Amino acid sequence: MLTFHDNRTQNRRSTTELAGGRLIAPLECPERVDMIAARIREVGLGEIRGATMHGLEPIAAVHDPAYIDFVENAWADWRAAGYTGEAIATVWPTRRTRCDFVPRHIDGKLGYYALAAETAIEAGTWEAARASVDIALTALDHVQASGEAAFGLCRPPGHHAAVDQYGGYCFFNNAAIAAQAAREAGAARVAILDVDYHHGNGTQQILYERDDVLFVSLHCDPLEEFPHYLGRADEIGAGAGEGFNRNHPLPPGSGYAAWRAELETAMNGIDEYDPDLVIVSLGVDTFAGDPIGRFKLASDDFTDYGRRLAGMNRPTLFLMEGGYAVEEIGVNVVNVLTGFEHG
Ligand code: OKP
Ligand code: ZN
Repeated sequence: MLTFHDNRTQNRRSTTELAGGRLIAPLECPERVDMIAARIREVGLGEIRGATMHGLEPIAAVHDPAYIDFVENAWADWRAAGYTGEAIATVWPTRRTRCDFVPRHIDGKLGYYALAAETAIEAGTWEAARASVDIALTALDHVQASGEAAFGLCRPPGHHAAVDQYGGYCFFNNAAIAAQAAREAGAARVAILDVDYHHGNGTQQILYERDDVLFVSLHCDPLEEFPHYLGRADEIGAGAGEGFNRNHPLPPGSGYAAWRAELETAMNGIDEYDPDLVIVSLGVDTFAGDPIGRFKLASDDFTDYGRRLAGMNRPTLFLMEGGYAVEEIGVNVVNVLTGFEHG
């Protein structure tokens, strides 16, 4: 299987993440990509190719233009305000205030566009977030041209990014942007299967009223886990999209037997939908050794579910999302991809 990557993702080197009341070294770090690329070479999965620039248009087909401008200018605006640390939201529009206008000051803008406070914006954020989209779209180009599966080694991840919100380490929704691009290129139906430990709230929000892209997610119950305010089973889509959003929340501590049973249900739903393309939002923070995930998958389980995904027999685009056990991330990701190839 071919992998697509672009070294501009290395420009995102945030030094601060708000976690447990402290500023820690961000879990979503450039070394994640190094470990995955090293493992791809070690097992000879296939070539790692560069990304081609796809411009802003595919991003603007999914995200709010004012939000895109915000991501581009946030770091400069923050610096211009005289701040010396990284840009972190500290105040929000909430249930008891207004959210019908965008404040002028960067502090107000950050809260308006942030869905969470852990994710800091720094000098390389914009360029890396753009590169991540280019990686996804270049990998999609390959799937469409060859009919073969491909892996977009995206970073930063995308599934928490909503139409006009960033957070959970995500800025642009790579999977939703790729799904929209595939639709424009002629795919009648696209399914997104999100296997990251966290709910893909952004992908769900972007696609909630659509029936041309099915969103199916396996994740830890939001009553217990980030992003907390979306991802429950009764969220089934709205309007034309009713029935085309499927959440499979599992309790913290879930092991592979329970997870795999939900995967079977999820895959049956996808099969019935009969998509022309399946996009897998591939997060491996379901791993037992993940520092923030509380599922209990073993490295071999990733191989097993990769094999099962191949059983769907559909053109498949894998896009990297989360996974923070840096030492094991390469093995776990590549296990999914080799399992798929041998499936
Ligand atoms: C991004 B992706 C846990 C705090 C969670 C944010 C997690 C973002 C995950 N106490 N912090 O879905 O892997
Ligand atoms: Zn995650």
